[in-house]
Amino acid sequence: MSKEMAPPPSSFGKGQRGKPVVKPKDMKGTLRRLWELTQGQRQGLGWLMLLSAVASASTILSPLLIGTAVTAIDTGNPALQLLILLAALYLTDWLVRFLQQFFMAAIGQRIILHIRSTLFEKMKALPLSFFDSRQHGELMSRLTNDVDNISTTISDSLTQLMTYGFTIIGILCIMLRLSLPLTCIAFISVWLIFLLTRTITKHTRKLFAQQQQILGKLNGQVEESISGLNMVKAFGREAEMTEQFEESNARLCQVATKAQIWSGFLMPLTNVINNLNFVIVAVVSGILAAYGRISVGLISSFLLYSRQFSRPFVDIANIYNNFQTAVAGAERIFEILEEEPEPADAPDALPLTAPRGEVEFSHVTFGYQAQEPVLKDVSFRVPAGTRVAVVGSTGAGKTTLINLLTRFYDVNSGSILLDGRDLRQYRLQDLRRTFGVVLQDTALFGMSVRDNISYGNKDVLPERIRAAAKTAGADSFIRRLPQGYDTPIGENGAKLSGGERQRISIARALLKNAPIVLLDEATASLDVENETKVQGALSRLLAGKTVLVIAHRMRTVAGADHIVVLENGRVAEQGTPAELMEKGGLYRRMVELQSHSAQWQLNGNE
Ligand code: M5T
Ligand code: MG
Repeated sequence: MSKEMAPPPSSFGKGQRGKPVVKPKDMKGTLRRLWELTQGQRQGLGWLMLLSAVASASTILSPLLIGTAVTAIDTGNPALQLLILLAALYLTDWLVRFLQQFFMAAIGQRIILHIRSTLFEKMKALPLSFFDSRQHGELMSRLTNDVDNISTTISDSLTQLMTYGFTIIGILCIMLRLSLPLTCIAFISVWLIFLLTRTITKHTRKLFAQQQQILGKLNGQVEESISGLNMVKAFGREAEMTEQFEESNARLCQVATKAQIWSGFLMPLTNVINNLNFVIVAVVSGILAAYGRISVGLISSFLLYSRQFSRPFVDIANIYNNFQTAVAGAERIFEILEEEPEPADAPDALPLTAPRGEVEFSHVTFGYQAQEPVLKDVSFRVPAGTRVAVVGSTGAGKTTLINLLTRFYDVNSGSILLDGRDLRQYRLQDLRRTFGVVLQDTALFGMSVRDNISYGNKDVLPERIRAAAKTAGADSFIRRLPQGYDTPIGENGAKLSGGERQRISIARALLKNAPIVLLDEATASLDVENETKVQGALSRLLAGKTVLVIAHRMRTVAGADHIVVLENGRVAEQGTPAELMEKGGLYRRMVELQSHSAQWQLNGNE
């Protein structure tokens, strides 16, 4: 995005004039933290500093040498030595600038490498609740755009700032030595240029900020139109879509034009001031020379210096803007780094090698937002090796039970016990290894079928993958795919049907061969015939394991040892299927309702 944002190249160094400036909240603190990140690169930075000093020295010395040479020639002395020295100086200048670039690229990229990996590590360690409340696109932009911004801006600006710092001080000293009155004149024009630059960039900054905002909106529209294109077409909204796009597009054109015109003003104006300065200095020094106060050589040196003196000021005003934007980006990155990670295991956390698989929810209360409980005082027990089904209307909190068991979230009060101990006492990694999970929203990866089932585990034998796929009822359709088990399935399995995706994720869970299996609507996308087959195979294979099944279809839960009926986050009733049928409560009503509607559908089809 930053690339599209760059206004046309100006002749003032590499700065991007008028780029929207987002003011950092705590400039000092952020700079300190950025400085901490340069640890390990300090030696390189030292070299860079040295190189900058040499580069500015050569910039500063050359006009002085030229002046001396001019004076020498003016007074009839040969100046060959001086000219050779000058050539050597230019050569050094070139070499030093090359080395500067080399060091800065190496240092800058290494720092960025470090920031990017730290950020990625952090994202992995953050609890799921962190991602619930944030836009994923925005987080991704921090990982890429903000980091990019820091890299380009700081690496560009840092060398420039170092060099300019030395240059300004050096030139000022020399100019003062050469002539105080001329320095005063030069200073006035520099001051004018600085003021002008500041005023104009303030204005263009706003315009470019506006431009970026519109561009963001435009990007969003394009993204939405592409991802939702089937819906756009299905609802016949193409005309509206185009209209919205055209509107933003036209506004972008308008604002971008304005911004560029304004930023284009600056260069000619500073040139005029610079030239005026040149004329005034030339006239005044001419008069001074006529009175014999200064030499001709001094005039030529001074004129060159006064030109060199004004350049850094224009650039610095510009660099400072970019710098602010980069620091603001760094702040957004540090914000993520400061987030609380998933709580680490207690030092005395227990290993979990061969669990029996007894699960108990004991007075569990939990809400994704603490003030809005989703589960309220939920208690039930799943004896080791049994099959428990959880049923209940949509939104009752069934999936939430799984989120708590796998410790994606932790309970607010009460506790969940595994083999009689609170989940939080076990090592998190061991705990998660205990569960084979099929989630309600199947999550697959853009790899081959084989890699999805083995989930990237290269050691798994092909026969075991086949066997798992067979049990999940997936083998036959997989073999019909163009490359069989090696067919890539597209992002999140986009090339498969819903039921095919589900069967692959069941195979994946089976292959894990975990002692406890959690199935959340695992066969909900299958037709009744296939579902019955897969469920039959599953119950044979999972015999002896602890299984928690969540299902809407009553026939899938009828074979369970124990049924828990959830209603609005509370356990409404529980017991064996027979007990609940006899009781004539919610469960019985659900069973009857479904067999009724099944009957009704059958009749309707006849
Ligand atoms: C129960 C809310 C959801 C609902 C309640 C997963 C999730 C759920 N909720 C959140 O606020 N954040 C979340 O990340 O919790 O949701 P559930 O447990 O997913 O319900 P379910 O599985 O019984 O429903 P369903 O439709 O899958 O049968 O109020 O808003
Ligand atoms: Mg659910």
